[in-house]
Amino acid sequence: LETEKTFAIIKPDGLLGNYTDDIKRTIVEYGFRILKEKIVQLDEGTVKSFYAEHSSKSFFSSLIKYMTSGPVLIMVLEKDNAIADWRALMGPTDASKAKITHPHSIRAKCGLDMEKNCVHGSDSPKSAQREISFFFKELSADVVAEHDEL
Ligand code: YYY
Ligand code: MG
Repeated sequence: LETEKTFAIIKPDGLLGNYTDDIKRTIVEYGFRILKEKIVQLDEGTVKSFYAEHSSKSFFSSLIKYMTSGPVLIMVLEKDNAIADWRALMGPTDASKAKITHPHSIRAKCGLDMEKNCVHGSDSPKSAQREISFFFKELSADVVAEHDEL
């Protein structure tokens, strides 16, 4: 596959902290195409369903509260190796550790800690497909077709 799609979120602290323009500039500099973008206020049900894999974790209710605390920017990004490359550009989950180990990552620059880490990225082709069609239903057929070629 020459190109791959991934799903990204600029979380509430990213949007509130005015990091959006910087992050989008970085995304484009690194060769991603922003195929779709939309600012949305997520409700509790949507976040619970989106993060269902974490529903049994101790941080789940706090994560729901954080992700519904303000609007987010959701995006579909495209480039070759988009999934891994976006994860690398974001940096590790714990933004406070990222500041030491990955100082140039987006989470290091814009995030705060393990929870308030500014951005989301799909972690596999399967989750990218699920997350893109979760928020952008019109892209789901396209995404399925791409992965059918694998
Ligand atoms: O994919 P990524 O966002 O890097 O981490 P996940 O392990 O999938 O966790 C999703 C989300 O949950 C994370 O971005 C912040 C939050 N979280 C948390 O608040 N506390 C933890 N110990 C682990 C994750
Ligand atoms: Mg994850």
